[in-house]
Amino acid sequence: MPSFTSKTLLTAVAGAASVAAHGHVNNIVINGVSYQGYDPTSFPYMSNPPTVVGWTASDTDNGFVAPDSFGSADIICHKSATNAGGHAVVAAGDKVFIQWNTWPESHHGPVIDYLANCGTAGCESVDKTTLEFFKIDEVGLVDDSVVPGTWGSDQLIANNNSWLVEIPPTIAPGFYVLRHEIIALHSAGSTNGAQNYPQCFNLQVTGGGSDAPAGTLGESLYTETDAGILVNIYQSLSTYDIPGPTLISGAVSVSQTSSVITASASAVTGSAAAAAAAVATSVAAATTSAAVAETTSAAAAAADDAADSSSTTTTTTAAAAVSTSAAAAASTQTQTPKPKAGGGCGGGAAAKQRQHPRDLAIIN
Ligand SMILES: [Cu+2]
Repeated sequence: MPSFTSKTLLTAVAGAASVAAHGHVNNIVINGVSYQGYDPTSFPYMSNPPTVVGWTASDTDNGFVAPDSFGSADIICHKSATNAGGHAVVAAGDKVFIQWNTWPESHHGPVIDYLANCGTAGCESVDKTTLEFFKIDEVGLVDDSVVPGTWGSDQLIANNNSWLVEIPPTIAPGFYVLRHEIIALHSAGSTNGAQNYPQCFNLQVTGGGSDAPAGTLGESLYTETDAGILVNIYQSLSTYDIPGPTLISGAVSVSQTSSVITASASAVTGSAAAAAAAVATSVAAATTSAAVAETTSAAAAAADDAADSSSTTTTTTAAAAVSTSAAAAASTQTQTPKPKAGGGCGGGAAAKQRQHPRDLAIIN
């Protein structure tokens, strides 16, 4: 049992620990084209933040949504989230590469992806409390031979802190919110100990089929006592119940690999017709994405080529402009992660001292 002194210490560090960064999605990549996400640690302090495909949220500490908020709108797209100002275009059957800035090793848990149809008005104005999410991807406990096991989050870390998800090929075309989520379970053995890190992005899905799966309102996705929410991962688990509704029948499981970035694009705004020109003219704006700095000069040249060819085809659809860049994305390679200074509560002994009081309580 912890002594009175250590309890006092845990209480004392609680405020500071909550400031320690965990992570957020820096950008998403579709067929080699990178779209900037919402950075909750810098955008709130900008007088004129860029319009991006990621939803705005108030988690300036890169923090989480706790189970006692599962019934509140914060669980939908993170704290006080508001609609992203633009979207990315993706064809059904294509993959979306979701790049986190960092993820702490200690924060084991499932990685889950949902879509929700926004209707004809699009996702930039939809009421988030009406969105009905259906699950297109989930990875929970992969291997439990060594407690606390290997989880989806560990695969994410091994994949350069990123996740690849396929848009179901049979899904009906339209506007969708992609809700990507890591649930950290390192403290989930206690009530209200799990930590949900939802991240939302606006997509326009082209092509596809006619599937329109039934979904679940965000505020009804989970309960505090779900088997996959209130669970002690520091004991051997024979099975792990990934929380939330079951996968849709059209879901496609993909192995985790990185996507090389060959170009970047601004979020598409306005109608689908306007989308084509917006993508075509912005595809060479490489400086808007930090990750593009990682690409080789050859890749940069390819991006220029892609931009050149795109600019001559502004009458084509946005999807076509994106696939032009896709051709340049011939290989896959791992990007060099660039964790922000002072970010994260994992990765090394020193960092471990900055974990949540809950983490410390477990260790102690
Ligand atoms: Cu933490």
